[in-house]
Amino acid sequence: MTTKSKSRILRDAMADKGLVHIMASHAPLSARLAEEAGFDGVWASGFELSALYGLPDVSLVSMTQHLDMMRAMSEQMDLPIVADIDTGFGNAVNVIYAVEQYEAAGAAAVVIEDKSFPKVTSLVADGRQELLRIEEFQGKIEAACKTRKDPDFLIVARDEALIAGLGEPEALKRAAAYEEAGADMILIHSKKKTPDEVESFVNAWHGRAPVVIVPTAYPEMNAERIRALGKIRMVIYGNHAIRASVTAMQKTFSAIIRDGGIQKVNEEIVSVEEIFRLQRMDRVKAHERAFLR
Ligand code: SPV
Ligand code: MG
Repeated sequence: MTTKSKSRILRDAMADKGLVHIMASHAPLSARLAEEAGFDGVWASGFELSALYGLPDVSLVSMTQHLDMMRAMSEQMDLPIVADIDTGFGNAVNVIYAVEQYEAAGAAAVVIEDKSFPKVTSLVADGRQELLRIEEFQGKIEAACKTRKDPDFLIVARDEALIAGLGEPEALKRAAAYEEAGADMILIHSKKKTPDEVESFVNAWHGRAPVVIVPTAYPEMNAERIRALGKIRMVIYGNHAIRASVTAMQKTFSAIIRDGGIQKVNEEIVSVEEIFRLQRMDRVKAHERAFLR
């Protein structure tokens, strides 16, 4: 019996369920929590990892740092990983190396965006959003498709035309060109506060490639509304692990200062035993029993 690749598992989940829910993560621990919560996959987020280092998401974190995080995640949980490889870390030559590395490290999919390197994070107000020429980005997508070993490994082209303020006709033109270059899916990103811009794009999109969205800016776009559009097969919750962590740490840290100790927060945060469970301390105990003589 041959085992299914993670890419195949992700493709099958999209076919069976119609829509998969992918949670952002910046570490093996948050990836494991996403798995326990019931997500279909994990988004190895460049934004989250940058934030973890206290850095803005502007191509400062290296491919090696991101790849190390991704590899560590894939060692610690079983969900398919959708790897955010930003611009592919350079031109088509860099993309080839990145795809080789990410596929070997256990990613099920890579998302490559059509910005120039170094990129600027998409959701920031008045960000410098420079896009590549369409032909140049097509070359990067073609290079990615040609490089993958597993034909199921997903190459997702991220179309940033709406983020760059270039309008729907340009976004549709780019999506069609990226599909022609071989992209399996089109990620359309928007920072409008309402879903209209994305809904309009999706209704106007008549390509074969299914759509991926990241509804951070327009949170009322829930699963029911996404499904109603019919063409979206993947939703990525782009930064909810790091934002939830920051909320929890800010609340706990300020309470300790306010209370003059840990006596009150102790009841509000998970126990040390819960961390032991997540660390799989039970395996250490079992190994001690079996092998320490
Ligand atoms: C990320 O999580 O790194 C993303 C999504 O690329 S966003 O920050 O919305 O661009
Ligand atoms: Mg990113």
